[in-house]
Amino acid sequence: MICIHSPASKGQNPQSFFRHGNLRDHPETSERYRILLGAVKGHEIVEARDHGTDPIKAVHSPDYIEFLMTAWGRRSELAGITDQLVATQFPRVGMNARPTGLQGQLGFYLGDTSTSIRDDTWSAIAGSAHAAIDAADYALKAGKAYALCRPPGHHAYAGYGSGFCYLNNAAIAAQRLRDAGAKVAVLDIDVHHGNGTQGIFYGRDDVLTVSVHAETSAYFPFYSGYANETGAGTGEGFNLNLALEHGLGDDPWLAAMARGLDAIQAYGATALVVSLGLDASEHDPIGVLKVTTDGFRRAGALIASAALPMAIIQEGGYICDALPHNLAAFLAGAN
Ligand code: Q9C
Ligand code: ZN
Repeated sequence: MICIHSPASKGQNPQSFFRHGNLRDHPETSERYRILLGAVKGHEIVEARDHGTDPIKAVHSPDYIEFLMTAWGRRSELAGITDQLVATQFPRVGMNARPTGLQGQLGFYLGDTSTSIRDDTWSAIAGSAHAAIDAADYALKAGKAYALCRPPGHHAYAGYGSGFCYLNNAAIAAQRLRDAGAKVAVLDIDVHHGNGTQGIFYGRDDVLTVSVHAETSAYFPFYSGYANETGAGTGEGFNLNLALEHGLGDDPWLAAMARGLDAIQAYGATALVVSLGLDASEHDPIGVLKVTTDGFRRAGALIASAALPMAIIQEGGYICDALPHNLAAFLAGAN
């Protein structure tokens, strides 16, 4: 399998985040890049090409992209910031203002305190998006490809980021496949609901979005991920959420995925984007499901049995001994 990565991923190394109100080491570190890259050894490994900002603008709003590109350079607006920009105030639904200052914009464009901006953040998130674009292009040429995207993307909406995600790499890949004429489905198997991807395509019938995730009534991202979110307007009927009770393992997880794949076949998709989170693992430090390494191999094989051109996009999945084995197992199953 062709595996695409960007060395700029190394520059994105957030330090800390609030977990249940306590400041903890951030799980989405640059060490993940080293571990995931090690796990694809033996595959064909290539560096992402620079595709410029047009394919990013096809998904994200121009003001949000501008904010991401320029925020760090504006840090002197906030006295004493030398390390990381973190949002601490957030607008509520119904509020109307668009602040011009950095503090207000941080909360406008970043949905939580775990999604921070440092010196090398923009180059890493752009490199991550470019890897996803390459994966879409290779999927059409070679059948399948894996993009080692760091930072991840599926919690990023068109106009704001959250949950360690800035640009929605999977949505950018899906739009790339659309622009090449494919009928596209996104299957998201990260343990967290793919809320950003859902949001981006919610009003559209030309991209089917399916997310298999841990039930969100007491788990991130809390405010979405429910079965009654089925799409809006022309997008009605083109979003499917399959939520699992916490603690479940391989068989129910794979059964939900099979249901998702049935919907994808019924839709008539001609290309597939897989949002591959590895945080459904039984060993993941922030996950709540119990998927084994063999479960990831079976997931790869099940998804590949759909026989569609497929761009596999790395999402979450955090450092534990099983992490590289789970990636290798999924790719082996999918090959
Ligand atoms: N108190 C991905 O797996 N937890 N993102 C934030 C804030 C966020 C995970 C906790 C978990 C996001 C791509
Ligand atoms: Zn996740």
